[in-house]
Amino acid sequence: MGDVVRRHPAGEMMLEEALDSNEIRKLDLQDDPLDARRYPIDPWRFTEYGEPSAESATLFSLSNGTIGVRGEANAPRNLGSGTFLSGFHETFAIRHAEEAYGFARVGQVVQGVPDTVDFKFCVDGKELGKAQQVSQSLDFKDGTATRSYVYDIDDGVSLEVDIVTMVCLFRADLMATALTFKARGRALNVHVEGKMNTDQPVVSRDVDPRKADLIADGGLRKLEVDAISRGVADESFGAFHCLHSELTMGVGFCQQIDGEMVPAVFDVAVPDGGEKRVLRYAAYNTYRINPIGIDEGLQVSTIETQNSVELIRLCAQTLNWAVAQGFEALQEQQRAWLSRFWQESDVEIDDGGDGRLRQTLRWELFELAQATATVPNGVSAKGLSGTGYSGHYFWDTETYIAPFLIYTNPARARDILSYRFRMLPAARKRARIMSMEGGLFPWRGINGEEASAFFEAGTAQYHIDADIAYAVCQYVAVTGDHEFLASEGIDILVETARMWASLGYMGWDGTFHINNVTGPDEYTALVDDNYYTNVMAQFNLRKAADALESLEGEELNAVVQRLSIKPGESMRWREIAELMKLPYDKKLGIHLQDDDIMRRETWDFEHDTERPLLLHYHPMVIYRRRVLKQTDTVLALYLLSSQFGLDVKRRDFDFYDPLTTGDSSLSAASQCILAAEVGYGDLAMQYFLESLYADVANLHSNTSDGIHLASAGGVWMSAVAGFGGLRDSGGEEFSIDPHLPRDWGSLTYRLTVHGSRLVVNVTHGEVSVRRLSGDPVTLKVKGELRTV
Ligand code: IFM
Repeated sequence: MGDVVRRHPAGEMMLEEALDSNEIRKLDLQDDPLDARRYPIDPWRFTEYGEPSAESATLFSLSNGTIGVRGEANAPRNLGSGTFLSGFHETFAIRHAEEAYGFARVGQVVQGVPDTVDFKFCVDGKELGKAQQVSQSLDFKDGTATRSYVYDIDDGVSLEVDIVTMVCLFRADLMATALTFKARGRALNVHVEGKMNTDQPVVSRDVDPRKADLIADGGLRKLEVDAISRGVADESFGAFHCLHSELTMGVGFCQQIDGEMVPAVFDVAVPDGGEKRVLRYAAYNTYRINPIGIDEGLQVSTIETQNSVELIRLCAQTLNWAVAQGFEALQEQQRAWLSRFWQESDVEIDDGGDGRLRQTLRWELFELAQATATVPNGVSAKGLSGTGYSGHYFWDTETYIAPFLIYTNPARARDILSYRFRMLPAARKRARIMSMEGGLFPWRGINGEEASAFFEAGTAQYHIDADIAYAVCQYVAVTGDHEFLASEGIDILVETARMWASLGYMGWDGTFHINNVTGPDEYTALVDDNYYTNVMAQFNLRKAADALESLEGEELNAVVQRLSIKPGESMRWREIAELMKLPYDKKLGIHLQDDDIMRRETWDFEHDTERPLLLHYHPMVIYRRRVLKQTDTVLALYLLSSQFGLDVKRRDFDFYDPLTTGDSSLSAASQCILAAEVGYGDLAMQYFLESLYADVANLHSNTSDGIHLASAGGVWMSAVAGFGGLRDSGGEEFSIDPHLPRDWGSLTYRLTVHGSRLVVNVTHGEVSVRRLSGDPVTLKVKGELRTV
């Protein structure tokens, strides 16, 4: 871990040192950042040999977006194993030391639920202690995690235990585990204790705001349910509810040896030199009344025994189905799901390297698949792989994860956007509290209510409305799904446009201003006319008007009634968009991040080198300086690419990039994309590797809290948009203009556009686009229109 000097093409130089825990780690990413003996290179598998850590529990977690199970960790429960369910959270009253009207009131924290993959083994009446050999791995084609242990029993006698777990990508409520015991030296009788583990991951609060909030008096309570009366053993089934949020969940499992059902505590006779297999199936369900709910869009639940009985009955039903299928058949379905996933989503790189880059890229794509396969709600910043950011959903979903889904699995993208549609009643309510019209989506949270207690870098990030609207437009343009636009998308576009129209005002200078907001860069807060916010709001307003004006007849009538559209409303949005203030410095020829950026003192990059700044400096110290946590204007240059010429993109990038610390893992992707576009190939590669290795090399020192999922989406964006050159400007114009890294031989990626499946292959001499299925598609390739 030596010092790394990053030379910026614009002439700036930054010295970044390798730092201690909780700090940003700067490694020389051109070399393999992992120890290849501990983490061998394999294109379709990620394996770790040796004692696992809190980071391993994240890296080897399994999920389908509904259930998430952390991998093995030799760490306390708060950093170690744990199981989570989408949307399942506990709440608490936020107590502000100094109150004010409209502050967020309800804190929300992802709640761990009982584990069904914790086992204890005894041989000859003694509990097995530490295994002599340990490994765990994730298989990207099988969709399984395998944990292997070898225990020395006595001289020449050993027991090997392999635990293969699959969280079903093809069915939301099910996971399955196969335990294989192998005895060497003599026959062994293994006593297995496999009760559900109801110790919940205890989340710890410290000064790091990226961790979860601690709820002292909340958490799961077991409900009394008469399970035996329905013929199931009590210890294998349970219903629990959260004390404050009142959400209820049910869990059930069963296991078989040689086709016979056995209880949760059982004995296995393993012959010498032979093996014995135990199969376990586990089902999870949560209970919710009407997701858009009686309480204005909040997910709510009641704790009637009725519901817990129903939950357990549903779990039992799923288990019956799973047992009838059998483990092999479930494995087949898992493989089939992933085979389709890789056909539609794989990105292949010929980088001439040892394969680490390709392996890690697949790991990132696999994480995206796991986090979204069946997700019924929003996608949280960590997926279901840990408690970081309290399990909250942010703009990460729409800006960093949705593009991947829109181009590879449009049906899933639609489901995720539908979740925002279902949250509109809560967004409307929040807008009223904030004295605005339309709808204001929460900056962060789980149940649709604003959960950010630090409004300066929370609620003030109004740009979330435009980010969601952008994803709606991108989805509709890439898929041609007019039905979604007319039934749900239009509601999002209209309510967000109304929010912008009421948030800003027409100034004496004849331009429309939006004051006192925070853009994506969280090291600059509460500014006037943030460029990103204004230009994205402008896009939002225009697109809402376009969408409304594109509707006709019955569809239009329905929307006018449903949303009480006023005469001339869309004209007003167009007028505001036209007059939107977009700060620009004529002398420097650059867009200004906000009205005041030039008045702020520059950060002393030479002396104040501790990173991330948020752990070392009071927010006020940071806010008054010219320093960026993550891309802001530069992100707009990518999202709305067709609005900007190459020269201004380069000038903006040269100005902002040296000021950007990259303390947020969301930053590197857009830095990569813009660097590649403006011709800084080596720098683009550095940013690509920073995104790629963010988790596996623990670059932000908090992988233990969960995967940086937006960064995983950013890896896909960097490959496909950065080096692969794909742009759509939110659906304005489709083009491919690649910037293949000097050392790479080729890059191949897959896209689904208007239902047609395409494969794009880029080499230094050529860009080929092949159509695998569907109707012809017209795209601009290297500036020329091509019909594929
Ligand atoms: O949404 C992001 C934000 O942009 C930077 N801080 C972390 C959040 C969650 O990933």
